[in-house]
Amino acid sequence: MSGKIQNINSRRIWDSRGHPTVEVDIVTSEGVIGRGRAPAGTSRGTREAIEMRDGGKPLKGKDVSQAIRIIQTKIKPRLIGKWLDATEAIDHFLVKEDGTSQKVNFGGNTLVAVSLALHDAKAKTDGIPLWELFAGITNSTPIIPLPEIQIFGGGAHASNRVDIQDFMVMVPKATSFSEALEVTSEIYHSAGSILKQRGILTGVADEGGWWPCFSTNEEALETLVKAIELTGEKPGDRVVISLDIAASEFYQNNQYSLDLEDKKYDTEQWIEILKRWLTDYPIVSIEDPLAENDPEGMIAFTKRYGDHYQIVGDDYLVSSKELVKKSYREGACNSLLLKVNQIGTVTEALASFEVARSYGWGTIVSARSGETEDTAIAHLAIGLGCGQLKVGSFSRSERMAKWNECLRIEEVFGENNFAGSEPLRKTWWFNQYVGN
Ligand code: 2PG
Ligand code: MG
Repeated sequence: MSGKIQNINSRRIWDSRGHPTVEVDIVTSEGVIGRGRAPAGTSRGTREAIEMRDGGKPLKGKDVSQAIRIIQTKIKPRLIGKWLDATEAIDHFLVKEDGTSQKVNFGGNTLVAVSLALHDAKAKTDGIPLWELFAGITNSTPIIPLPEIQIFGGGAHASNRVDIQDFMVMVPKATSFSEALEVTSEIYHSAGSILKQRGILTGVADEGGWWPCFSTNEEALETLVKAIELTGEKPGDRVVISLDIAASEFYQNNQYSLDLEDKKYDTEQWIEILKRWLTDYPIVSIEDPLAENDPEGMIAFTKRYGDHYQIVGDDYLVSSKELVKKSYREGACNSLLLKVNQIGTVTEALASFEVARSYGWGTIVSARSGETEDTAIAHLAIGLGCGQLKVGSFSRSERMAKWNECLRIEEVFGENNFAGSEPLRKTWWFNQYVGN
């Protein structure tokens, strides 16, 4: 069954930080409505697709009336009457019409909302869940992903109170997604009680993790280990740690500047600090350990630690197929953080995933720090079978909506299709990064 695009409606809605964002409805000839929404990042890579925002004083320059005008006057007339079967061709067409790699003319926020709406309409028209559509397009075996959940939020998501951005846990040896969430919930709340006891509990950061008031960055790691122990788990056994360093945020003049500790390091010294953390704490995955403008550093780091750790490129790769290829050639990173709005359209994001997969790289589907109630990325992670999903912490409904959507889908799949479950422990990515 197929259908034609009959109408496109777009509107301003509000994201999890109370900023405007774009929502798009694609109405088909069969009366189906597909919906897409744009998330928004704060710690953004400089090579990402740009966001079309109004600028000026009102709403801190973040209004999206220009983006909505572009949808109504430039995109809608070009798409009306097109067959939904051609989602890939439509995305390519939009990218071509925009004509720039960073989507300067249409805006990445505009394109991502349209592209997600398009795929949603297609799945609904075909009468299948979104995850099934993504699995079909990429010829993937769907898997319920391992959640990567933030416990402390720092960096740009917490007014740089600590320099490192995400202190997260994963429970790869849980037997189900539901069990992984249960374990994480205990850790999240035990971390909160520790902060409360020490009198440093000040609320939650942008992605729902505890807002850290530590005196050093390492204190966050020590506290995380304590929080895990407090739940009766042995750190490094069932529960492991994952970090998003977001190093581009504090790399200036060829130095890594940790403001909290008032220290500056050159690349080699910074790698030594990271090496000590990797040795002293049960860390299995590290994202953007070096800055996007420090390729020599990222290559050196990957060369030394890439065989034993998941080294994830976020700002470093900006979900770009070309940058994944370049980094693979140069030996930088061994995993891709996949954010559709970083590149613009679903089709481009899928292409980056397929390139990463062809190299044997891991992929983590990721949310942005500014989110909506949209659950499309939960479907994306499941459909691609990439095994990992990162959507922030374990509070705030824009985060929980995505975890809860995975729970519903797990009910349909059964527990044997969880990324950490016994049969899947034999998969390449689990063995490579976690072991047995
Ligand atoms: C990241 C994301 C999500 P942002 O760096 O991985 O944590 O942050 O959306 O602000 O880029
Ligand atoms: Mg990141």
